[in-house]
Amino acid sequence: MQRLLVTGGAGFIGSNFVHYVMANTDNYVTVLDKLTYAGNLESLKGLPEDRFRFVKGDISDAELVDGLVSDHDVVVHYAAESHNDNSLHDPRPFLDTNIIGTYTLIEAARKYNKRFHHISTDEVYGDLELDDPERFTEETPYNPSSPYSSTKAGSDLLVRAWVRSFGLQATISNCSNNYGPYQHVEKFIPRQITNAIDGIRPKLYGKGENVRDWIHADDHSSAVLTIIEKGVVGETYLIGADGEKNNKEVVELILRHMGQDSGAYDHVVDRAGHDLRYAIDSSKLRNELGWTPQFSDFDAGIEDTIQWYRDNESWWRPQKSATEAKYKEQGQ
Ligand code: NAD
Ligand code: TDX
Repeated sequence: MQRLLVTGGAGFIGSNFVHYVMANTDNYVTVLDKLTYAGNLESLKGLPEDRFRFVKGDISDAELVDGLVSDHDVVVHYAAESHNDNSLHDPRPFLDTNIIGTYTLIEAARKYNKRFHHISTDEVYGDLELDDPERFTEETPYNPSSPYSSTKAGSDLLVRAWVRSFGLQATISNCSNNYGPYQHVEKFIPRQITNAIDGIRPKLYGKGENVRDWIHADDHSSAVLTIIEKGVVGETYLIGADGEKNNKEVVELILRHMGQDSGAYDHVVDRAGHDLRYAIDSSKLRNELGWTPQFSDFDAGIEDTIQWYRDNESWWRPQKSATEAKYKEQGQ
């Protein structure tokens, strides 16, 4: 049994991780989350009370973080400002949380010599051409494009420097695009599913040729647990499940599964600096730590995700109109 401190556990991937840990281990979890617009306590309902605790707070609050880190065995750091579009319109919270927040956590982990796992993204590597035969590996140079991805890259580099200079007991993982339940309606897949439910035509940025490498959130969670259990301190592991799809294909698939005309979507203003393609080579994680993804059928995964949004309207409805109003202002 380990005591895990999970930052950002009320967000999309963090909450999926907490449910996964509860179902698959006997670990104890404390979630530290600020409950920004992206955090939702409803995502953590029904967890066993004797193994779970929630603390509302900011990862940049050094005193709070110090006390919590000292009380746990492992810090699993998901908390972040996570949406690229928001980072283009108001970058400051990205610097505060992704850079200063991470700094605050690693200072505490260093002080108490605690195991630290840093959750990051494939976006730190920039993007690939559509026909590039190469995929991202742990050796790919950093080349982030957006305020979001540059602050994530900055946070990764802080963790690496703390490992080298101070002996921080840390690992890092960089994962591709996640899908599944509890994802905020500002993000691509939930936005289009809930648009289709509401009779709004899905919105595709630009031509819709951009490629993302989709992975189910549960596969991300199993990979993170594998790294915590078997990963080598100081190492970075890329997480991906060979799920490359362009955005147009994804929208058409959603519309088909929802019984609507697969061409009934709009092209809207493109994202500034929009990364063209991400693709992950996760051989290191598979070969060295023996991890394999369980969700290979994207079609079935999308069907389940659509059903989840149909069944959980009370979870997403309160966010929907404000999110769409914001996009409308941006011409998206
Ligand atoms: P999310 O926006 O859904 O959740 C972020 C959570 O962090 C929210 O609960 C929010 O309240 C909390 N938070 C934000 N600022 C905080 C602060 N200062 N103090 C404490 N809590 C704070 O994000 P997500 O999509 O679940 O992403 C989680 C992590 O995974 C991020 O680090 C992100 O970079 C990384 N990641 C995401 C994806 C993806 O596809 N979504 C892919 C790879 C990596
Ligand atoms: O309405 C939309 N229409 C559209 O075409 C939205 C919201 C997005 N898109 C496009 C932009 C991207 O090419 O869909 C793709 C996916 O967009 P997002 O869901 O915003 O994800 P992305 O920008 O790829 O970043 C996500 O994956 C990596 C997460 O939000 C990040 O936190 C993670 O690091």
